[in-house]
Amino acid sequence: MIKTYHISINMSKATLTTIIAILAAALAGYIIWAATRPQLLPAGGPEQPSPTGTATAAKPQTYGVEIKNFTFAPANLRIKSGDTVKWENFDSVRHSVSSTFSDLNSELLSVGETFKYTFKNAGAYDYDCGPHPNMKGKIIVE
Ligand SMILES: [Cu+2]
Repeated sequence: MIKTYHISINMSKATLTTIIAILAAALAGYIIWAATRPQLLPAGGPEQPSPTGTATAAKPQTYGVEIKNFTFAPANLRIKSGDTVKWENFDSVRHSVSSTFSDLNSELLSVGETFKYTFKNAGAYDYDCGPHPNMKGKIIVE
């Protein structure tokens, strides 16, 4: 035997109209919020302003840093944004380039192995060697 349940909704027309009005207002509010909320900044932060004036931008350079006798040589290097630094290990001991900057980190480099990094943004980049934190270096990017 099949029983039929009747659910009766006793709602006046006025109550129904009020509920519809509230839902419409909430939807409109959401649409306005979605359209006007601040956009997320692109990753990597704002671009550096391009230099003004008549001088043409220097061609990107590649600089070498030798890892030798448990030191980075030169330990301090001043470059321009867009330049690349290439580290090469001359020691029989394995060294690395290690920093708090996400991709300025190399694998352990055996003798003769190199690591390259292109510095896109100006700043001071301190780094050291993973296994030998007393080995320190700095790249200053203008
Ligand atoms: Cu080392």
